[in-house]
Amino acid sequence: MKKGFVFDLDGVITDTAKLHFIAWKDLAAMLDIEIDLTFNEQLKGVGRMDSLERILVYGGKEKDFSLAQKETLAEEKNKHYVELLQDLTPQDLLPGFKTFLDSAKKKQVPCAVASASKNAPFILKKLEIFDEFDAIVDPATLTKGKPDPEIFIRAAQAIHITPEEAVGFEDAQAGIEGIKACGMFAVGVETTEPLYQADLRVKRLDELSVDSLLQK
Ligand code: B16
Ligand code: MG
Repeated sequence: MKKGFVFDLDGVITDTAKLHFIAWKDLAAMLDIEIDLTFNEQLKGVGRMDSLERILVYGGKEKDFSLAQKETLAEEKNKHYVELLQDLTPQDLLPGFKTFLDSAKKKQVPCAVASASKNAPFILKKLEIFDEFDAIVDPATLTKGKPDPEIFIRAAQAIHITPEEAVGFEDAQAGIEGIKACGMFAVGVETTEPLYQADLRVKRLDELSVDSLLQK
């Protein structure tokens, strides 16, 4: 029996990957690195500094900057990204998510957010669903990023259940691996790439019934 739900944000609740892409593409261009949407897939679920590192490695420039310079670059990207987030509205919720969340809330299932994004609270407020969650893990307090299970373990703790009692929802392979590594049931929200190891795969969350997931 499952008792609670743990949601990733980007790719599960809303599609911010396209906004991350605009901001990273502009920053990369400034450094004479060209990234495309295929490369962007590798940044899904990956934290801000690690994303920058991957871009620099891709462009063969990882040795060209000090840590302080990399932090400035990441801050610059984030400033642009946050500007792009200003236009988010509840219309930007992914199809089927709100129907599923409403059904979970009606049944009083505790819900947590396990996102690598430090902007998650702001995004959830723009989407007008911030108050629907019982907990949002602060990624700044984590020692490791996905695929480490730390964020999912912390999310389960925050809603007072064990990882084995939780269902985790993810769109990124690294996230599915983190969910499975702590014994959670994994729902993969698939777009283009197949998600390996997921216990269930869906295109949108309203394909699922809350009751049948709680029986898993
Ligand atoms: P920020 P998720 C992740 O969100 C994004 O998929 C990833 O592209 C981004 O770099 C990361 O958040 C950090 O975001 O720069 O806003 O702190 O999929 O874990 O919800
Ligand atoms: Mg994601």
